[in-house]
Amino acid sequence: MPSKINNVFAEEVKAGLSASPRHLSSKWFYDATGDELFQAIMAMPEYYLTDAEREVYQYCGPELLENIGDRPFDLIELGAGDGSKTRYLINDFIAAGANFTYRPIDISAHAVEELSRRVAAEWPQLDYSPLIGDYFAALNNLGEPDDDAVRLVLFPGANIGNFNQAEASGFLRHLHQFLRPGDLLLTGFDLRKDPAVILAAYNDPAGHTADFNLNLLRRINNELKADFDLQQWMHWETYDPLSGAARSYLVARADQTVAIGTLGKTFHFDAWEAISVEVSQKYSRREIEALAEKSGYTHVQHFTDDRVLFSDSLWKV
Ligand code: AVJ
Repeated sequence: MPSKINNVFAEEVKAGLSASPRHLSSKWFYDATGDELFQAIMAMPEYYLTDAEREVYQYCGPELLENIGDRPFDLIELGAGDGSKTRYLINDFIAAGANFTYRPIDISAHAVEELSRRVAAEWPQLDYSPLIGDYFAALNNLGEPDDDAVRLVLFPGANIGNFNQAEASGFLRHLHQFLRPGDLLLTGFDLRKDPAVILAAYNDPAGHTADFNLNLLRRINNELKADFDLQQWMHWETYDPLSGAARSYLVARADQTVAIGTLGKTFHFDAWEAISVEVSQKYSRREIEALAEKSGYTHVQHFTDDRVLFSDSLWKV
């Protein structure tokens, strides 16, 4: 791992564990083990989000094209993912004879390499031009001034949910600065629903979510020379139907002192003290429309699955 990123990780761990209440960011879940554990989450029956969004991507392609018209366009995807849902759109766009370039953006060179291999195998003729880096840095490198292609930006997977509502609007407004009038944004939102259904998705009986969250402590052990004893920690999940926030915590089962070698520091945890590690914000369709307006976009349409668990919502710049 590049030392700069490692330093950011170390700095954030230090700040988050020194704060009161304590917190760590869910963006650090995704090391190689975390990626695998997240695959297990997506495959489990309680985690309805992935299948619901797949259902949406299976039908919304032609309607997206109607919004674009005959213009050439860039299909920009924030997060390369594994392309398993975007392939439905790409197949629809190719079948319709659309003139477009597929431009996934991901911070992970590894993720982009994997995706590039699949793209080359499946669509050797596709105009394909990935970007490696931070979303905004990559978007900055996107267009030559004479490039007048419309952009269709995909932000799938309910990743927006890891921001609280104020942060989400800040992110979307920032993204807006890189777009031009007529560009389109399709964002995946997990919808408000029966609290029991939401809680089960983040508190599964097989314990995949617990493993996924506890892996963050393992990562700190591995990368920052720490000695968290994972047996002394448990995963705890809440869903607050008032705010729409599902929240994950790591809770200390006993009094303990943990040394983090890279930081040259020890941290004491009282029994039953918690570290906040993730928010997964749920939205009503009305809240999504309000977020569009607040962030400078015009809401166009919600594409939901049949059970109305999930929405990919289309906005226009
Ligand atoms: C990848 C951010 C959409 O919040 O639902 C899954 C991550 N965390 N189970 C989510 C996650 C616990 C997931 N996102």
